[in-house]
Amino acid sequence: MIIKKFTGKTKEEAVEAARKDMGSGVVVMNVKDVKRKGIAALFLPKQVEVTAALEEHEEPRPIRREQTRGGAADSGEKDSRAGGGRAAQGSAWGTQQENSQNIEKKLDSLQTLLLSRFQQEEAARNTQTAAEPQEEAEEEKQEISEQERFVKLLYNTMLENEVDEKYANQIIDELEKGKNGNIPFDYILSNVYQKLILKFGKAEGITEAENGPRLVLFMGPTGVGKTTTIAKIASHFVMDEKKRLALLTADTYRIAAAEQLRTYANILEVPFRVVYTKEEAAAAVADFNDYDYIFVDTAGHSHQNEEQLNNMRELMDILKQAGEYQTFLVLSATTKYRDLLRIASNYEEVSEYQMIFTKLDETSTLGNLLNLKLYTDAEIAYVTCGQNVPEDIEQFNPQKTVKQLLSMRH
Ligand SMILES: Nc1nc2c(ncn2[C@@H]2O[C@H](COP(=O)(O)OP(=O)(O)O)[C@@H](O)[C@H]2O)c(=O)[nH]1
Ligand SMILES: [Mg+2]
Repeated sequence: MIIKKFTGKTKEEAVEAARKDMGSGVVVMNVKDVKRKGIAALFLPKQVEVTAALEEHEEPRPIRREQTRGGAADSGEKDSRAGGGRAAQGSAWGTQQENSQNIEKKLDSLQTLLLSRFQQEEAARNTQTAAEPQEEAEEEKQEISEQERFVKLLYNTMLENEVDEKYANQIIDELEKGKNGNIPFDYILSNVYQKLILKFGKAEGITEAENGPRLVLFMGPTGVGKTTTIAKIASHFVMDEKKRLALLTADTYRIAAAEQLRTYANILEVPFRVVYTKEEAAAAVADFNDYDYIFVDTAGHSHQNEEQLNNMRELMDILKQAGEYQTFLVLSATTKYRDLLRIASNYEEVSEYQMIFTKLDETSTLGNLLNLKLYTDAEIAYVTCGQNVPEDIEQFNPQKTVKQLLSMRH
């Protein structure tokens, strides 16, 4: 992908400059006003900066969004995707289903890391016992096998990553059951690794509807990154997958919230609507009936606020009646565990959901991802790791997360 910046007096002028330079296939990624400093701000005309991108294809792909609707090329694309599952997968996602070789490599490096830590602890332990000689009988009683100490190391690592003690115990207990004799460390490690991956499960993610548009509702507390995440995902579907997508917002509590999504809709050149009532929501869904996706942004609500909760339920009812829907609960990885539990339970009243975790870049411990998965039994579909739209998002990759849960960060 080639990315360049262009400036002009207006957005149109800057986009025109981009088209001239890079060709008509150029996609506008971002538009911002250029801020001039000091005196210049008063005298110089306003300037707009557009970031434009052009995908480099080995074969030219002339099919634009408008032309893919119902054309022969469209069905061809759909057929070729059918084998690969219906979940969205594209270059911009950085998800890359890992092949087993890759996983083995990761496991190898994880093992090296853990073993070196284990050896350090063993060395420290030996010097300690040498320094404080104990009664021989007592020492024998306290002696636990190397295997047990290695399991303990894994357990402590999980706790350091803020995996709830209850779940860490559960994982170790399951391990102990199958244990007999001298099990090699790599066997113990790959066993825990696999258990954790299985516990995370595999999310469906946003899928195409069988009939009509896929309605996708995003809910979650204020400030977790719902609107930003919607923009990232929408950008993927519009730019990479060339889908028709409409954005709605039911976040009518703050004007700025609606404007934020409108800006992204403008950048992506997709329709946008603010829906104030359930009737308006129903009408908007009907109007975009021939679209591939309709994403609905919502306001965060506190659980004490019955009115907000009712609005959310009503909106959900509209979507349920209108067609094939999916619901995502957006949570921040930086929120305290106790609060996450409360939020997750509150939203259960509204609908079943898959989860999206945001702000992974702002925390070094990912235990809450596992805790919430085990608490809610809802799968994690996406994670975001920065403020940049559209790139700072990935489909959730359990292997990567589990590796982190079993590693030390310091
Ligand atoms: N560091 C970081 N900030 C994020 C991420 N996602 C969103 N944000 C920021 O969080 C703030 C709130 O985001 P917004 O989308 O308005 O949240 P909403 O109230 O849930 O819609 C904004 O400043 C975003 O840039 C993320 O993955 N990492
Ligand atoms: Mg918002």
